[in-house]
Amino acid sequence: MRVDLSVSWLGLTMANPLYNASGVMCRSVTELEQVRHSAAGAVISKSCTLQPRDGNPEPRYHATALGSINSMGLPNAGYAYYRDYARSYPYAQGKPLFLSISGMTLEDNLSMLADLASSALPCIPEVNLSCPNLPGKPQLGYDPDACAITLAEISRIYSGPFGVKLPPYFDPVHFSQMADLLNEFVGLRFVTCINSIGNGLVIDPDTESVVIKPKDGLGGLGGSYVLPTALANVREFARLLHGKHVVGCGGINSGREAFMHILAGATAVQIGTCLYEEGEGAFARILDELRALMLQKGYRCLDDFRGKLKTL
Ligand code: RRO
Repeated sequence: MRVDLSVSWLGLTMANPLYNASGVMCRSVTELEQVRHSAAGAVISKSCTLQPRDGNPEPRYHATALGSINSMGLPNAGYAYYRDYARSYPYAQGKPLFLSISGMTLEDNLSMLADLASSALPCIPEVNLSCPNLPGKPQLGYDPDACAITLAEISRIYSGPFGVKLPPYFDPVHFSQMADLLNEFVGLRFVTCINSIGNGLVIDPDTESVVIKPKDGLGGLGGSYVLPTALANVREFARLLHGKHVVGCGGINSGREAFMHILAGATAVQIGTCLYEEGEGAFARILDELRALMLQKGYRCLDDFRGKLKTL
């Protein structure tokens, strides 16, 4: 039996549902090209600001047996760098390109999106509403009124399909409130769930110290720590959003977790901590594992099980 891993969405076709989580292996053209030449089905760039940023002081990323903590602070080469990459990108080779946008202000987001709209490139923006690591700046995704204003303004100036990267939510009332709000915007075609769980604290008992420097050790959690929270967010938004896609992100280390995300309703899935730790070979390995699991279960394509999670 042949297993078909392809995904058709947003008018695009991906050979398979895996790509990098924004922030991992996508800050420089060299890294972006590593993902493009890997087995990944798409490429997304590091969240960018209008001007380049160095980010927070190091150490700002640390991995443990269960995942990672980071407080990178939005280091990026600036919007123009990623737009230029998008201009030279070989779209005809069939691997979609997503551009992550994370302006320091609404005006910055609008000016990047207006420029993108005028350049008419086929890359698709994922607007990051959930960076947890800017000292003194709360995440937009936890302020529904600010999200509503942001999405209304974006929809006014950007007519193409776009998505948003959401923080994790932890309460059914918040899932409904956000879904109602997101459902109002027709141009919003997908949500990516989840960004890292913000402001965790990893402690090394040997050194009796925090493990990253910014914010006295507070940072966003990724990897296995966040899998159940990611799955809950994917499942809830897949149920509550009408005619929109959910991209799953959080805790995918193998084909099994990729399968879980798709079973919960994800159209495609992103790999963060695992990609950071293992390198781009992770894509081929996870795809092999997903294919083997589907074969074992008798599934021929992702639609055979997508969103079909059973409840008891
Ligand atoms: O750069 C970061 O510190 C960062 C960002 Br913008 C984000 O969206 N999520 C994250 O875990 N780190």
